[in-house]
Amino acid sequence: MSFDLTGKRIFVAGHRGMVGSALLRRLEREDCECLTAERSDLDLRDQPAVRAWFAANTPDAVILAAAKVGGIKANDNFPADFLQDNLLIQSNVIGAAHEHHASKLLFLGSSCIYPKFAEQPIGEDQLLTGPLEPTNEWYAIAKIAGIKLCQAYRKQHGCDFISAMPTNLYGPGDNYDPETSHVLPALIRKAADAKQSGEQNLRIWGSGTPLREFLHVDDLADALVFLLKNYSAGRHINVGSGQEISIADLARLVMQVAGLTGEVLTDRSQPDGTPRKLLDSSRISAMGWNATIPLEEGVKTVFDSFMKDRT
Ligand code: GFB
Repeated sequence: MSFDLTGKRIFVAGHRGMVGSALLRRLEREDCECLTAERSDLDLRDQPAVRAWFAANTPDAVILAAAKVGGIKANDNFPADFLQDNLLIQSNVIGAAHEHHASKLLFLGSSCIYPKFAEQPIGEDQLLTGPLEPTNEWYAIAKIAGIKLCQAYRKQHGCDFISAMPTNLYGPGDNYDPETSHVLPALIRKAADAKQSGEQNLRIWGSGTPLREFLHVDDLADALVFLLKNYSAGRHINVGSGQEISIADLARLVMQVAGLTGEVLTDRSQPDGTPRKLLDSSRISAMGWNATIPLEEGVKTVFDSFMKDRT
């Protein structure tokens, strides 16, 4: 059942993003060739262009890491973009992969596909068992459609298309824009700004009580290569670290790493989102893959490199 990467030409869609660039780093250790396309040369929302690219390049396998992504506020503020761009990108790439006979495709989703009040830890079978979190239902609906499209191509055409659902990610190449980023890069940037201005407190959005699980993107890239080689089934598979923390404690960790001695202040005018989102990753763990980068270590590395890039 294993998919041998030796000599394979693998299209990493979204190679400039945090996940795509981590995949390129990880795939350097495999005996395969990575194909990439710059956004200026190929708009993945453009179906004829995507078809033409696949006809010219005929990849053996595809990892679909390209997506319109963002934090809680970006999702809430740009629902049409999050729904439409993601539907177009995934439908074009998955369709063209079938049309041009890619032997394998790995689609990437997100833990926000699960219901807002899903049972914890969240097993794969919790999908479509309840209402979604309103701030990110648009993105979630697109990602659910992506899982279903892979399953549909598997059922109708026998394609070996699989889907992985990662938990909240962080790492090198993240988006640090204060309005559109996810929480960890936002806190790193706020802490770096505070350090420079002499401020000792850190202000977070919401109440600080939501719980999140964080996975370093290098761990995710390793899991994706593992799944590409070893997983072949219609059912999507969770990829988490098992390391859960409240947003207030995460802020304290970032403050500690940054050397800030003040307090965590809250801004309750901002949304909390889902109260808890801990994935049950027992299926991938039973296959032999586990995350290796502890949150404390990952946050320190990312903070140090953010500070270095700033100077
Ligand atoms: O990472 P985040 O934006 O996304 O926010 P979600 C996580 C939690 O951190 C929320 C709080 O409770 C935020 O209110 N938070 C505190 C902050 N301070 C900040 C801050 O300065 N910036 C941000 N961004 N958050 C996203 C989904 O949900 O998770 C996406 O919207 C996707 O669709 C992604 O699934 C993985 O975890 O709430």
